[in-house]
Amino acid sequence: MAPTAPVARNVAPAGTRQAWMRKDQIHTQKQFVFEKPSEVERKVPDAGVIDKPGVYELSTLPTGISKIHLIPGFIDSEQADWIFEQLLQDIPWGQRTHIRQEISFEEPRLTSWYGELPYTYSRLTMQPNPNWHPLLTMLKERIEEFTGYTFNSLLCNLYRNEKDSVDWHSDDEPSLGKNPVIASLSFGATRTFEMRKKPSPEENGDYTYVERLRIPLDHGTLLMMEGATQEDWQHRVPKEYHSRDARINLTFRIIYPESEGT
Ligand SMILES: O=C(O)CCC(=O)C(=O)O
Repeated sequence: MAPTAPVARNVAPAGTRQAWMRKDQIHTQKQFVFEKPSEVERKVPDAGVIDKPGVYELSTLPTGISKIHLIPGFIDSEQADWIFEQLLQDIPWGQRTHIRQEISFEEPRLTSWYGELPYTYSRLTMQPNPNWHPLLTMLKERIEEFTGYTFNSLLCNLYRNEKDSVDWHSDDEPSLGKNPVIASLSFGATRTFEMRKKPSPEENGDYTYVERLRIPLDHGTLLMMEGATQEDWQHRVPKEYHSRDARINLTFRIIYPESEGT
Protein backbone atom coordinates (compact mmCIF):
# COMPACT_ATOMS: atom_id res chain seq x y z
CA MET A 1 0.00 0.00 0.00
CA ALA A 2 1.24 3.46 -0.82
CA PRO A 3 2.36 5.28 2.33
CA THR A 4 -0.06 7.92 3.54
CA ALA A 5 0.94 11.12 5.24
CA PRO A 6 -0.42 12.01 8.71
CA VAL A 7 -3.88 13.59 8.20
CA ALA A 8 -6.23 15.82 10.18
CA ARG A 9 -9.83 14.80 9.49
CA ASN A 10 -12.87 16.95 10.12
CA VAL A 11 -15.15 14.67 12.11
CA ALA A 12 -18.21 16.91 12.40
CA PRO A 13 -21.34 14.72 12.80
CA ALA A 14 -22.97 13.56 9.58
CA GLY A 15 -25.75 15.71 8.34
CA THR A 16 -24.39 18.89 9.84
CA ARG A 17 -23.15 21.53 7.47
CA GLN A 18 -19.46 22.02 7.11
CA ALA A 19 -18.16 24.71 9.45
CA TRP A 20 -16.71 26.71 6.63
CA MET A 21 -20.19 26.98 5.07
CA ARG A 22 -21.92 28.31 8.20
CA LYS A 23 -21.08 31.76 9.40
CA ASP A 24 -22.80 31.16 12.78
CA GLN A 25 -20.89 27.98 13.62
CA ILE A 26 -18.01 28.74 15.92
CA HIS A 27 -17.27 25.29 17.39
CA THR A 28 -15.79 22.65 15.17
CA GLN A 29 -14.60 19.27 16.29
CA LYS A 30 -11.31 18.35 14.76
CA GLN A 31 -9.46 15.21 15.56
CA PHE A 32 -5.87 14.72 14.58
CA VAL A 33 -5.11 11.18 13.65
CA PHE A 34 -1.42 10.34 13.79
CA GLU A 35 -0.25 7.86 11.26
CA LYS A 36 3.29 6.60 11.65
CA PRO A 37 5.59 7.72 8.84
CA SER A 38 6.46 4.78 6.63
CA GLU A 39 10.15 5.82 6.43
CA VAL A 40 12.45 4.18 8.96
CA GLU A 41 13.61 6.70 11.54
CA ARG A 42 17.41 7.24 11.59
CA LYS A 43 19.05 7.41 14.94
CA VAL A 44 22.12 9.50 15.65
CA PRO A 45 24.54 6.84 16.98
CA ASP A 46 25.94 7.27 20.50
CA ALA A 47 29.65 8.10 20.62
CA GLY A 48 31.86 5.14 21.54
CA VAL A 49 34.50 5.57 24.23
CA ILE A 50 38.05 4.24 23.96
CA ASP A 51 39.83 4.46 27.27
CA LYS A 52 41.59 1.11 27.58
CA PRO A 53 45.07 0.35 26.24
CA GLY A 54 45.07 -1.48 22.93
CA VAL A 55 45.06 -1.45 19.16
CA TYR A 56 41.69 -0.53 17.62
CA GLU A 57 40.66 -0.94 13.98
CA LEU A 58 38.16 1.87 13.47
CA SER A 59 37.07 1.12 9.91
CA THR A 60 37.92 -0.87 6.81
CA LEU A 61 37.13 0.91 3.55
CA PRO A 62 38.54 0.76 0.01
CA THR A 63 41.06 3.38 1.22
CA GLY A 64 42.40 0.91 3.81
CA ILE A 65 42.19 0.13 7.52
CA SER A 66 42.01 3.04 9.95
CA LYS A 67 43.89 2.04 13.07
CA ILE A 68 44.73 3.67 16.40
CA HIS A 69 46.86 2.42 19.27
CA LEU A 70 46.27 3.81 22.77
CA ILE A 71 49.08 3.50 25.31
CA PRO A 72 48.15 5.15 28.65
CA GLY A 73 51.16 5.62 30.97
CA PHE A 74 53.68 5.55 28.13
CA ILE A 75 55.55 8.08 30.28
CA ASP A 76 55.10 7.33 33.99
CA SER A 77 53.36 10.07 35.93
CA GLU A 78 56.37 11.16 38.01
CA GLN A 79 58.51 11.66 34.90
CA ALA A 80 55.59 13.22 33.06
CA ASP A 81 55.26 15.82 35.85
CA TRP A 82 58.72 17.29 35.39
CA ILE A 83 58.68 16.92 31.58
CA PHE A 84 55.45 18.94 31.50
CA GLU A 85 56.94 21.75 33.65
CA GLN A 86 60.12 21.84 31.57
CA LEU A 87 58.30 21.95 28.22
CA LEU A 88 55.87 24.60 29.43
CA GLN A 89 58.84 26.77 30.31
CA ASP A 90 61.29 26.03 27.48
CA ILE A 91 59.29 25.62 24.27
CA PRO A 92 59.04 28.89 22.29
CA TRP A 93 55.22 28.99 22.31
CA GLY A 94 53.51 31.35 19.88
CA GLN A 95 49.97 32.20 18.87
CA ARG A 96 49.31 32.04 15.12
CA THR A 97 46.81 34.20 13.30
CA HIS A 98 44.67 32.81 10.48
CA ILE A 99 43.05 34.93 7.79
CA ARG A 100 39.81 33.64 6.23
CA GLN A 101 37.73 35.75 3.88
CA GLU A 102 39.63 38.83 5.00
CA ILE A 103 38.81 38.17 8.65
CA SER A 104 41.75 37.38 10.90
CA PHE A 105 41.43 35.26 14.01
CA GLU A 106 43.91 33.90 16.51
CA GLU A 107 44.24 30.18 17.01
CA PRO A 108 42.69 29.18 20.34
CA ARG A 109 45.94 27.54 21.53
CA LEU A 110 49.69 28.13 21.38
CA THR A 111 51.95 26.13 19.05
CA SER A 112 55.57 25.51 18.16
CA TRP A 113 57.19 23.61 15.28
CA TYR A 114 60.36 21.49 15.13
CA GLY A 115 61.85 19.99 11.95
CA GLU A 116 64.17 20.65 9.04
CA LEU A 117 61.23 21.38 6.73
CA PRO A 118 58.45 23.95 6.96
CA TYR A 119 54.90 22.81 7.72
CA THR A 120 51.83 24.33 6.11
CA TYR A 121 48.32 23.75 7.45
CA SER A 122 45.17 25.87 7.05
CA ARG A 123 47.16 28.07 4.65
CA LEU A 124 49.60 28.99 7.42
CA THR A 125 53.27 28.06 7.18
CA MET A 126 55.44 27.27 10.17
CA GLN A 127 59.08 27.92 9.35
CA PRO A 128 61.74 25.18 9.72
CA ASN A 129 63.22 24.92 13.20
CA PRO A 130 66.07 22.39 13.48
CA ASN A 131 66.89 23.35 17.11
CA TRP A 132 65.36 20.40 18.89
CA HIS A 133 65.14 20.70 22.68
CA PRO A 134 67.06 17.75 24.22
CA LEU A 135 63.94 16.62 26.06
CA LEU A 136 61.99 16.51 22.80
CA THR A 137 64.78 14.50 21.14
CA MET A 138 64.69 12.06 24.06
CA LEU A 139 60.89 11.66 23.74
CA LYS A 140 61.14 11.24 19.96
CA GLU A 141 63.72 8.46 20.42
CA ARG A 142 61.60 6.67 23.02
CA ILE A 143 58.61 6.71 20.68
CA GLU A 144 60.74 5.57 17.74
CA GLU A 145 62.09 2.65 19.75
CA PHE A 146 58.57 1.63 20.78
CA THR A 147 56.90 2.05 17.37
CA GLY A 148 59.68 1.28 14.88
CA TYR A 149 58.96 4.48 12.93
CA THR A 150 61.41 7.39 12.50
CA PHE A 151 59.92 10.84 12.86
CA ASN A 152 61.52 14.05 11.56
CA SER A 153 59.08 16.71 12.74
CA LEU A 154 56.99 17.76 15.69
CA LEU A 155 54.00 20.06 16.13
CA CYS A 156 53.60 21.12 19.78
CA ASN A 157 50.24 22.37 21.06
CA LEU A 158 49.61 24.15 24.35
CA TYR A 159 46.00 24.31 25.57
CA ARG A 160 46.22 26.95 28.29
CA ASN A 161 42.81 26.21 29.77
CA GLU A 162 39.32 24.90 28.92
CA LYS A 163 38.79 27.65 26.33
CA ASP A 164 41.63 26.42 24.12
CA SER A 165 40.81 23.86 21.46
CA VAL A 166 41.47 22.55 17.97
CA ASP A 167 38.57 22.23 15.55
CA TRP A 168 37.62 19.25 13.34
CA HIS A 169 40.35 18.41 10.85
CA SER A 170 42.47 15.57 9.45
CA ASP A 171 46.24 15.60 9.35
CA ASP A 172 46.19 15.15 5.58
CA GLU A 173 48.42 17.88 4.22
CA PRO A 174 50.30 16.76 1.07
CA SER A 175 53.65 17.05 2.88
CA LEU A 176 52.60 14.21 5.24
CA GLY A 177 52.30 11.76 2.34
CA LYS A 178 49.76 8.94 2.01
CA ASN A 179 48.57 7.12 5.15
CA PRO A 180 50.64 9.22 7.57
CA VAL A 181 51.65 7.81 10.94
CA ILE A 182 51.12 10.33 13.75
CA ALA A 183 52.39 9.78 17.30
CA SER A 184 50.58 12.03 19.78
CA LEU A 185 51.92 12.34 23.33
CA SER A 186 49.97 14.23 26.00
CA PHE A 187 51.00 15.89 29.28
CA GLY A 188 49.06 17.82 31.90
CA ALA A 189 45.28 18.09 32.14
CA THR A 190 43.16 15.35 30.60
CA ARG A 191 41.27 16.51 27.52
CA THR A 192 38.91 14.56 25.28
CA PHE A 193 40.18 13.72 21.83
CA GLU A 194 37.12 13.25 19.62
CA MET A 195 36.98 11.42 16.31
CA ARG A 196 34.24 11.29 13.68
CA LYS A 197 34.13 9.22 10.51
CA LYS A 198 33.86 11.16 7.27
CA PRO A 199 30.41 10.69 5.72
CA SER A 200 29.95 8.52 2.62
CA PRO A 201 29.32 10.41 -0.67
CA GLU A 202 25.53 9.74 -0.40
CA GLU A 203 25.41 11.88 2.75
CA ASN A 204 26.51 14.98 0.81
CA GLY A 205 28.85 16.19 3.52
CA ASP A 206 26.28 15.73 6.33
CA TYR A 207 28.01 14.52 9.53
CA THR A 208 24.74 14.01 11.50
CA TYR A 209 24.73 10.22 11.48
CA VAL A 210 28.44 9.43 11.33
CA GLU A 211 30.26 7.22 13.85
CA ARG A 212 31.91 9.11 16.70
CA LEU A 213 34.53 8.24 19.30
CA ARG A 214 35.71 9.91 22.50
CA ILE A 215 39.20 9.18 23.77
CA PRO A 216 40.33 10.78 27.03
CA LEU A 217 44.03 11.61 26.70
CA ASP A 218 45.70 11.97 30.06
CA HIS A 219 49.15 12.76 31.47
CA GLY A 220 51.78 10.56 29.78
CA THR A 221 49.42 8.88 27.25
CA LEU A 222 50.61 8.03 23.75
CA LEU A 223 48.10 7.76 20.90
CA MET A 224 49.23 6.40 17.53
CA MET A 225 47.14 7.02 14.40
CA GLU A 226 47.92 4.93 11.34
CA GLY A 227 46.66 3.57 8.00
CA ALA A 228 43.70 5.38 6.46
CA THR A 229 42.80 7.21 9.70
CA GLN A 230 43.52 10.68 8.26
CA GLU A 231 41.75 9.90 4.99
CA ASP A 232 38.58 8.47 6.53
CA TRP A 233 38.28 10.19 9.93
CA GLN A 234 38.55 13.66 11.43
CA HIS A 235 39.56 14.62 14.95
CA ARG A 236 39.35 17.58 17.32
CA VAL A 237 39.90 18.63 20.93
CA PRO A 238 36.79 20.61 21.87
CA LYS A 239 36.52 23.43 24.39
CA GLU A 240 35.29 22.29 27.81
CA TYR A 241 32.49 23.78 29.91
CA HIS A 242 34.35 23.18 33.18
CA SER A 243 37.74 24.57 34.08
CA ARG A 244 40.81 22.70 32.92
CA ASP A 245 44.48 23.23 33.72
CA ALA A 246 47.06 23.50 30.97
CA ARG A 247 47.76 20.58 28.63
CA ILE A 248 50.66 20.01 26.23
CA ASN A 249 50.27 17.74 23.21
CA LEU A 250 53.23 16.70 21.06
CA THR A 251 52.43 15.28 17.62
CA PHE A 252 55.45 13.62 16.02
CA ARG A 253 55.16 13.40 12.24
CA ILE A 254 57.09 12.42 9.11
CA ILE A 255 57.27 15.34 6.69
CA TYR A 256 58.37 14.93 3.06
CA PRO A 257 59.52 17.68 0.72
CA GLU A 258 56.27 18.65 -1.08
CA SER A 259 57.06 16.90 -4.40
CA GLU A 260 58.02 13.60 -2.67
CA GLY A 261 55.04 13.27 -0.34
CA THR A 262 52.40 13.91 -2.99
O1 LIG B 1 45.88 17.98 21.08
C1 LIG B 1 45.62 16.93 20.51
O2 LIG B 1 45.49 15.87 21.12
C2 LIG B 1 45.40 16.92 19.02
C3 LIG B 1 46.24 17.88 18.26
C4 LIG B 1 45.94 17.85 16.80
O3 LIG B 1 44.87 17.49 16.38
C5 LIG B 1 46.94 18.26 15.84
O4 LIG B 1 48.01 18.73 16.22
O5 LIG B 1 46.68 18.08 14.62
